[in-house]
Amino acid sequence: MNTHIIRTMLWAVMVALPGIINAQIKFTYDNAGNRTKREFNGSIVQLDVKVFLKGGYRPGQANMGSDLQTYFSANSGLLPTTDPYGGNVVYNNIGNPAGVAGSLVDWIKIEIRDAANPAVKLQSKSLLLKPNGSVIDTDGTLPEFVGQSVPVRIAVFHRNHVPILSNAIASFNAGTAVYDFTTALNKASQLPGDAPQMGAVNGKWYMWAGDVNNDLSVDATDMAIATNDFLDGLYDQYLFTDVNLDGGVDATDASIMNDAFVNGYYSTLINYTP
Ligand SMILES: [Ca+2]
Ligand SMILES: [Ca+2]
Repeated sequence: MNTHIIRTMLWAVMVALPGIINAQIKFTYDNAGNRTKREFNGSIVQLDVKVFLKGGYRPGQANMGSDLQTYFSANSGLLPTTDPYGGNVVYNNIGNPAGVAGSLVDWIKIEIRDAANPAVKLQSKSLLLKPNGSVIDTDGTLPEFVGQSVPVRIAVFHRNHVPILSNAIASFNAGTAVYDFTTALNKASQLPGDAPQMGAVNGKWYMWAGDVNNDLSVDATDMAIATNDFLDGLYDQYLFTDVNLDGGVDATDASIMNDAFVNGYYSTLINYTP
């Protein structure tokens, strides 16, 4: 028997965000009357998205490394309990692989964009990336987004990788939307003439590492920042210049940065600045 009391409050449709339909909010309470969840009801979409980070690749392994989570013993790694994207999302158990979210690579950010005009950001969530590429919420389940009345695209941001944008998803208003970026290069949208948005390792496709200042491209500015930290030999920290996500800045990071810089990787999102 479900002991939770669910109350539903109907709100007038007065949502400012474009594309949102059926604006209704559901509050869930526990037996003591404390509100445990606040969610839009009737137009929730679960997102089952899979993405790999080049910096998370470990030779010979199908899954990404979780070095930042397990860096120190006694469940005290380098991952911050608050997300690094300004979302004020907190996961206190982030250093503990036995926590509800399990093994983790890092924080990641997902945005829902208007498919017809990807400059329009409909929603944004700071989430967690698992070694197998799955993206989950801090409760260990698939993230939930508000259903949209228009086709959407998924934009994926990581603090030191080049962001990617999905192709259009025609229906994003109920159920579960599944999108796997790792299976083919063309799962990441790019305009004609754009640089390839991902690189392949053993038949799987990975986001490029190297955009350490989060401006959608890898250029001389990223190189200067990375070179500084490399020369300082920083380690035991959560560093944006630690592009291979192992807790320090060394020759491996320098090699990845140099490759990204020489190839001039950039995100197709530069075509859609708001
Ligand atoms: Ca950059
Ligand atoms: Ca490193």
